[in-house]
Amino acid sequence: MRKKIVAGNWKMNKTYEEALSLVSEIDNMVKDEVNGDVTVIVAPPFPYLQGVGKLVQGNDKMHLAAQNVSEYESGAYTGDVSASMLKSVGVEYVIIGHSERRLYHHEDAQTLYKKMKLSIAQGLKPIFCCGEPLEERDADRHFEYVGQQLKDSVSYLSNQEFDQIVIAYEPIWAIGTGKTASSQQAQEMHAYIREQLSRMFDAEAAYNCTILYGGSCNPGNAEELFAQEDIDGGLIGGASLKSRDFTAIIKSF
Ligand code: 3PY
Repeated sequence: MRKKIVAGNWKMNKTYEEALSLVSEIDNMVKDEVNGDVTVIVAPPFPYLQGVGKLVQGNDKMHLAAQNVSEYESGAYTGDVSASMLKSVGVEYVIIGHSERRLYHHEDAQTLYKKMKLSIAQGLKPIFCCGEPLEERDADRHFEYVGQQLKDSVSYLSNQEFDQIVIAYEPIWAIGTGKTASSQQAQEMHAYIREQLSRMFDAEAAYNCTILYGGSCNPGNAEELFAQEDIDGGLIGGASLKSRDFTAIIKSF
């Protein structure tokens, strides 16, 4: 059975106090209003992970993610945070390959592969992001572009490693722009991703892989997006910073 997931990517937002009050509100709403078959994930900034994690500890519907991880295991890498460190403070998922990290931190495909491999070895579940820029979509090369991203990073995983990952399709032109892919555009790409995965791994594993949609997903469009056959939830940016909006998205299933 494919897991349904709604994950909030808080990016570099909120003070510590604001983060704690946001997660308390989400935690209460999820406890009271959300049925048990949706996995809810919050991805706060690094310094807030432990505090936020403590607050959601008693709620088995809520899980903790980091927004990034080092490609190195340990040692002299000033400023880096390793997969084992994340694991030791209760993190379960880690976002890898978000377009903002690819763009501003020049993370390449091999780096992303290393991050996934190390994370899985530590028992973390990577949420691997892919998605095309506007010029690729306009030139009708979006399938090819996303297929190549999967080939360059995901295809190197073993079958057992692949079982641990979640994919998030986030068209770059829809991130932080208020533009969303139509449910048909998103479904087409999700089906394509699943088909590519079934060529790299086995068909059943590809069928069971959770593929999230990200990119200006909000309470107004989540229901239609989540109703699509190959869309198993969302990776939510701006709307995850407001407890009501985030909870409304979770309830859109
Ligand atoms: C967005 O929806 O803005 C995101 O980038 C989610 O990761």
